[in-house]
Formats: sequence, structure tokens, C-alpha cells
Amino acid sequence: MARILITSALPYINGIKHLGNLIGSQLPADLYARYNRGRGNEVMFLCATDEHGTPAELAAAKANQPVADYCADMQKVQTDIANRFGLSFDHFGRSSSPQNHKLTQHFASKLADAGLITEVADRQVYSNADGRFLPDRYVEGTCPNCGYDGARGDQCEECTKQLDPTDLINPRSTISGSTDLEVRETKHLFLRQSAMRDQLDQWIDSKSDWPILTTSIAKKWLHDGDGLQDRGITRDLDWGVPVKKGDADWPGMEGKVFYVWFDAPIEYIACANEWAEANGKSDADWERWWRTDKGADDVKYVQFMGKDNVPFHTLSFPATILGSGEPWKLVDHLKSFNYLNYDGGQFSTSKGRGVFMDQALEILPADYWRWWLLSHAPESSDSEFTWENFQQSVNKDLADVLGNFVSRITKFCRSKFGEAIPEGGEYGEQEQALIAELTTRIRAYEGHMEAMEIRKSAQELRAIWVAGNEYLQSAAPWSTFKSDPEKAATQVRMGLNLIRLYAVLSAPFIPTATASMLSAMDTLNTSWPDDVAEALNALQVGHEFSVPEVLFAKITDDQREEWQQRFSGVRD
Ligand code: B3M
Ligand code: ZN
Repeated sequence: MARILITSALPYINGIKHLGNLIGSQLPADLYARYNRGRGNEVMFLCATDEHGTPAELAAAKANQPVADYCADMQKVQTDIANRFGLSFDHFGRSSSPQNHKLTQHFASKLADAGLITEVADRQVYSNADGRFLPDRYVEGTCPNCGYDGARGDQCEECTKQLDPTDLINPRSTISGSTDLEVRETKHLFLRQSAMRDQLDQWIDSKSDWPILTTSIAKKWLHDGDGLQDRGITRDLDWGVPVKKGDADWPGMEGKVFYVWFDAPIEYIACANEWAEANGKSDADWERWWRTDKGADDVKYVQFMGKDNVPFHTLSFPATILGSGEPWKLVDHLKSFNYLNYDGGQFSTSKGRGVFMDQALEILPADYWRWWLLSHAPESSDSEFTWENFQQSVNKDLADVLGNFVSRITKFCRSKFGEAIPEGGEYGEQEQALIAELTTRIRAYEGHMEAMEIRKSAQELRAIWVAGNEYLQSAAPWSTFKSDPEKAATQVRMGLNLIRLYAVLSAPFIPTATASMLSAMDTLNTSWPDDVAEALNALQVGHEFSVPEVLFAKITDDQREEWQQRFSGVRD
């Protein structure tokens, strides 16, 4: 039994995620977690909300809530939606947890001890009225380039020019509106990533089986342009992990917090600690996943994320881990994704363009979305959601191919033999041919799943469903029945066993529908079909079943048009 540690990129706390976010990390991570559990492997699947940084502070201000309350509320909302999408985290934590505070401060202290942190003096805008330094985005004023009067300190949204807060004409604080601002000297901590370039380079070179998308992004950051820059890891914000060296104060760093991208990946580790505490486990129970000196050397660690997150995971976070000099687990395989676009443009959180996770579940059950998203995962290139394609794929793959198969065979059996597996003979030539085909296909499916080739896995699974349909079509028990009822009974036995087999194989993609299939087959046997012939004899003569409700309803043209309209506009 293998041990697999899986993390999904942590969704920002500032709002409900759209389907593009979902397919970029959490959903494929869930697929892989469910598959590995199905194979009998020991899995630890972790995710959390990413709660620090300016986006959280700004979203809380917009919602008129203290930031801690905003995050606590939004974490509950995200947890609920994740559950309803069937995301099977072992723990869905919070980067603002006490465990992460402690571990982040611990890493900073280790890095400082190793000489990998420097203090850099900087000049920054200070607001007398607010009594604090203002991050770039917290200063607004008139753009020196185009005259737009709502330009932010980091960039003018009107003409897109990159700005420095001191460039702004008539600058003001976005917190209080005060214009009583001055430029003061301050200090920030920098992580000396440049000192670790060779070590990182060697480590990435050792990863020959990573997707090209991942290694090419990492290599580009290591070698192109300015190369690997030292990186500021502190910010002037109220909300975040206070800058400390372990438990001790850090002189000159009072009132500062760690940069969100410093503490967020550390939460992958702290999340396991949260899991242990939430479940009455010991430190040893979580450390065996994360400390190579405490059992994690035989763990396979896989990360899932969108391509924009790759540099932080291939360089910054490994720099934190390697630089600490402690035996923490490094990622073994990093699966990254391109973007999913929406109906001729981009999904946009700020514009409310596209379908968001809560809205998706209002109109259709999770499995419909899971199937479409996973079977169209943006792996080798960006992909696009269109309502036509969604309708077609749901209606064909789920309703016609899988749903119809289940309904046909269960209803036929009920009408001719009753609701139990009928007495028939041994499987014949046609059944043996099917077993041979399925064996080849299932082994291919396993290969794709293990390689995290998500589209290929979905294609193979669909082909497995099609093979059953073709069998049923050519065996045609409804005509066999007229001349040879015993043979028809054998064919029906095969069909009913296929339903159980399909449920086991398809559960990682469509967990709710497959649970209904298993319950209709009245079986708890979810063992993986290592031996396909054996798997297709799991349900024996006399075993009772029931005809399930319609598994997948077709999407009508009217529905499609209505939804297309509804989601083209602005989310309120
Ligand atoms: N929250 C960015 C994102 O959601 C960020 C990921 C953190 S992973 C440690 O794309
Ligand atoms: Zn401008």
C-alpha cells in the first residue's frame, strides 16, 4: 500500500471561486485522491483557505466586516460549497490558524539562523492619520500618465501603467481618505533566494517526470532575465502572521506581517497539524506525512495548481524548505494547469463573468460539472467552456452512454426476471471478449490516472462505458430472451455486474451518481477490478437489486439558452 500526500493550491478567501479556479487545482486533486483511495492506498488530501494579504483586507472592507470575521464567515461558505462539490479533503484548514502562525514564524527563524534572510531598508508611504505604512495598493491618486483620478499606487487601471505610489499626484490613503501622507524609511525582510539558485536548479533537474509546463516555467524563472530574485517576505498590513523569530520579537519589524505568499504554502504543512488536532491525533500522526525523519520518506507528495502558481511552488516554497535545513518533505510531482476560458472570453471574478461554484450547484448536481470539467481539463493548452459543449457532453456521455445503460439493463431484468440476478449459464464467447477488452482498457485507465493525465483518463473511462453498451447492443438480451431465456439471463447478469464495475471505476469522477448505482445494486463491494473476470462475477445469482432513479437528466435547448443568458452578465 502506497502513501500519497496530496495538496491543492489554496483558494483565496475573498469570495466564491468560479469553475475555472475549481478545475485548476481542487477538482483534479480530488480526482486523484479518490482514485488512490479506491486503489487501497493511504491518502492524506489537504487544502485550506488562503486568508492573508491585501485581497482579504480589501474584501472585508467592502463587506463592511472586521477581517477576522469576514474570513471566518467566508471559510464556512467555502467549506460548504467544497462539500457539496464532493471535494473529499481530509482537512480543509485555514492559513490564519494558530498552527500556521507558529510554523511560519518557525521557518523564518530557521532561515534567519541559516543566514538566508536580510533586512533591506526601503522608503515607503506612511499615513499619519492611519498611524501605519501603506502598501502600494492602499494609496490612490491621480495618474501622472493619463490623469485618471482613481489610480492605485501599484498600477493605473485606466491606462495600465505600472506605478510607484510616490508617482501619484494628490495621493490619499484608501483606508481613511487622508492626504496627510509622507515618505518614511522602513525595513523589510528579504529571503535570499539567489543564494539558493544552484540547489534549486539541481533539485528541479532531478525531476525528469514533471510536466513540461511545470519545468519550463521553473527554469524560465531560474535563468531568464534577472534570474531568481531575492524576495521581500514582509508587508505592512494589520492582518497576517506577525513577523517574529520563532517566539521572539524581531527588532524593527513591529507591526509587520509576513507576505501572504510566504505563509500560504507553509499552511500545506500546518494543515496536517490542524487535521491532527481536529481529529484527536498525535504529532507523530501528522509528522509521518511531512517529516522525512519521521516516516515521510516513503510518502509520494503531489501538488495540484494553476500555472500562475508554479513559480511559488517550484522555487519559493522549496527555497523555504531547503533553506530551513530541516527534513521536511519536498514535492515529488507537481501537476499544473492552463486556464479554462468562458464562452469566448475569460472567467472574471471582478466582473462576475462565468459560472461560480455556488451558482453551478443551483442549476445542476455536482457530477454534471465534475464530468465536464475533468473531461475538458486545460492540460496541454487553455480550454474553453461553452454551453453547447457542456450540453452535448452531459447528454451524450452521462445520459446516453452511462445513464441509459444502467436504466436499460435494470428495467429489462425487472420486467422479465424480477429484481434479482437471474439464474443462467457460464459466460460465453461474447462475454469473454468483453472481459478481454475491458481488461486492456482498465489497465490503460489506471496508467493515465497514475500519470495524472486527466483528459486521457476520462476518454478511457468513457470508452469503458461504451464497450458495455456495445456488448448490450449486440448481445441484445431482449431478443435472446424469446428463443433462449437462460442465455438472456446470463447476459443480464453480465450487465448488472457491469453496473457495479462502472460505479467503482467512475467514482473518482462522479461520486454521487456512482453511490446511487452501488446502492441500487445493493452492494458495499467497491473492490478495485485487479482481475476483471472476477469483478464481473461479484454479484451472484439471486443477488437483489432495485432500479435506480434516472441518473442523469438531459439538458434541454431551452435550459441551455436560459443559462447562457443568465451567466453572460454581471454577478450581483
Ligand atoms: N491563493 C493563489 C490562487 O488561488 C493562491 C494559491 C496559494 S497556494 C499556497 O491562485
Ligand atoms: Zn493612467
